[in-house]
Amino acid sequence: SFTPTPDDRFTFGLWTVGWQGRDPFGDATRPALDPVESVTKLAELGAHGVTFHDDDLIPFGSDEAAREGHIKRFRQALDATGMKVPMATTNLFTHPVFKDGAFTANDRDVRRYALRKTIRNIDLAAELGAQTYVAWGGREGAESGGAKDVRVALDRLKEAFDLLGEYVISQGYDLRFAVEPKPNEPRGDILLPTVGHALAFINELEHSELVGVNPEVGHEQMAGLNFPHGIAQALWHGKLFHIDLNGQSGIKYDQDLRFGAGDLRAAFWLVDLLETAGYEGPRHFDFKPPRTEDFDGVWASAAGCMRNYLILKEKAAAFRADPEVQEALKASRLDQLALTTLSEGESLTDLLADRSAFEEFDIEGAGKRGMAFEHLDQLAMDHLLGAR
Ligand code: GLT
Ligand code: MN
Ligand code: MN
Ligand code: MN
Repeated sequence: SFTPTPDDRFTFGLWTVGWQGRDPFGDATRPALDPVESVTKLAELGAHGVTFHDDDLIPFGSDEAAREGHIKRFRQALDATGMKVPMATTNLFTHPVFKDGAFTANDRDVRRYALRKTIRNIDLAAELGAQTYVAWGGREGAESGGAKDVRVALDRLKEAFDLLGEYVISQGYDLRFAVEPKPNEPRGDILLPTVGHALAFINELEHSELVGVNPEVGHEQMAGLNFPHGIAQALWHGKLFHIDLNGQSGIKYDQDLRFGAGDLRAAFWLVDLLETAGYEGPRHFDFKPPRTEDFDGVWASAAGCMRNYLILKEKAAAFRADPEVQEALKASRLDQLALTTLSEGESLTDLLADRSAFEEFDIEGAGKRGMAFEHLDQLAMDHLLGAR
């Protein structure tokens, strides 16, 4: 059935259902949502847990006593519902102090403050049992060429992740970092704009084993990229530590639609991949219920994210189990792709001596072979559309 349970490991950011609908052109259309109500309502809908930015839970500027109070109420809601907190993150983008970024702000005092703000919330994340700490560098970027020396900014970004890694190790926390790429918005251009940029950056870190990626569907699609391909590469590197599921219609502003809206075919291949590749992390929704909606619409939107995932999971499984699909995959030679290009024990010298590989290879014949991908794709389409 398409009714979610905690075993499905669906999680939601407090900032998603809690989004008040403020955009660059209009004011809030919904009142603030109490995190306790979000936890309770999402638990009723069948979610496994919630995630948060420090400031989603503890309003920016709260004193120590108020902070403790907010954390206590939140914990009580978690205990009462059985909801988990598998991930947390830092708000390093709302307050004007972060207008030029946080870990890569030109101002050194801002960078030091950003590290302290992050470390404070890492302590809370660890206390609440989170195993992933997301870092979205929304304002690590620039609008103009001279404003940021990108190579030096990357030095500062590496310095920040090296220090955060050192901190987590020194505290003995069971916590890994997940870098979230995004090409632009709110900055004109953001550092680490895609999954590929992030993976390359991670390789340069002191504690690179502690750092992976948190790709978001819409963010890669804003760059015109194939999201399932990016996820497949992140998995291939062993770096898919977390994922932000939502919907996006092409290259435009960050739409954060509910999962399944936007590019439905990409969503189908994504679920197929996650469910067959052994990804065990949470299925985390980072969406924004449109500002047209009242709270009934907010909960309908959240429920829709989970329902669409479960529908696609069933469709993808039926696609893989269909004997005609199995045949079509063979006809498209997916089984051949799985064979190593040299046989076991065969050397490069053997390849160079193999006349059938070059001198006697029937190039013309091979060039005439059809790949049969259209039939295979139509079978997927039939499954997706419910025609099979
Ligand atoms: C913000 C951003 C998201 C990130 C969040 C983590 S906050 O809403 O647009 O994509 O995942 O900081
Ligand atoms: Mn987004
Ligand atoms: Mn967002
Ligand atoms: Mn996100």
